[in-house]
Amino acid sequence: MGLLSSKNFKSKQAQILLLGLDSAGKSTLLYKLKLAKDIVTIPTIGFNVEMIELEKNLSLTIWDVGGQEKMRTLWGCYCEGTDGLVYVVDSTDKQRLEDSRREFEHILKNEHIKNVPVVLLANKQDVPGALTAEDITRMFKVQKLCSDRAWHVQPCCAITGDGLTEAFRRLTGFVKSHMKSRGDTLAFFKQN
Ligand code: G3D
Ligand code: MG
Repeated sequence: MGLLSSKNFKSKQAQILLLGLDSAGKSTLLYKLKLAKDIVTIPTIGFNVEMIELEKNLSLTIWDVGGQEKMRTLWGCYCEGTDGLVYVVDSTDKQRLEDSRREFEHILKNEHIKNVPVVLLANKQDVPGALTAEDITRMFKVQKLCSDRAWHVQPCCAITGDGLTEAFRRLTGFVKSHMKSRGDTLAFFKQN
C-alpha cells in the first residue's frame, strides 16, 4: 500500500497532469505516492500513467509526461480534459530555473487548462542550498500567473515523501471544487 491508498473504488475520476523539466523528480514522486518505496527511475520516454485513490469518492489518474526538450513541445497535447496540474521544480537546479519558469508560464496559457487548479512542487528540499517554496513562488511569479485559479506551492522531497501527502490533499480539495463549479456551470447551461 502506498502513502495514499491506490484501491479503485467506484468514484469520480480526475485527470491530473504532472509536468516539469526532465529530472525534476516527477516519476520518483509518482511512484513514491503509489508504492511508498524508493525506486530507480529511468528517464521517462513518452509518459507514465498511474491511478491513485486519495479519498473514497475521487480517484486521480496521473499523467507523468516526459520533460526532455523534445517532449515539452507535446505537453499541450495532454492538456485536454485535465482537472488539475502538478508542476514539479528541481529546487536545486538554479541553472535551469528560468527554463522551468518559462515552460510553466507557457503551459498555463493552454486554453484547455484555463482556470484549472495548480500545485507547484518545490522538490529536492533534502539537498542543502535548495531554493525554498517562497523563493520559487516569487521567482515563478505564481501569484500573478495563477491569479485566475486556485494554487498552492509545496516544499517536498520525492525521495522521502515529505510534503507529498499534503500537496496531493491540497490538490484534491482544489480539484473537487473545480469539478463542482464546472459541473454547476454545465448544469446551468443545460437548464437554460
Ligand atoms: P523526472 O521524472 O522528473 O525526469 P526522476 O525525474 O523522477 O527520474 O528523478 C531524476 C533524479 O532526481 C533521480 O536521480 C532521482 O532520484 C532524483 N530525485 C528525485 N526527487 C528527489 C528529491 O526529492 N531529492 C533528491 N536528492 N533527489 C531526487 P538519478 O540520480 O537517478 O538521476
Ligand atoms: Mg520521469
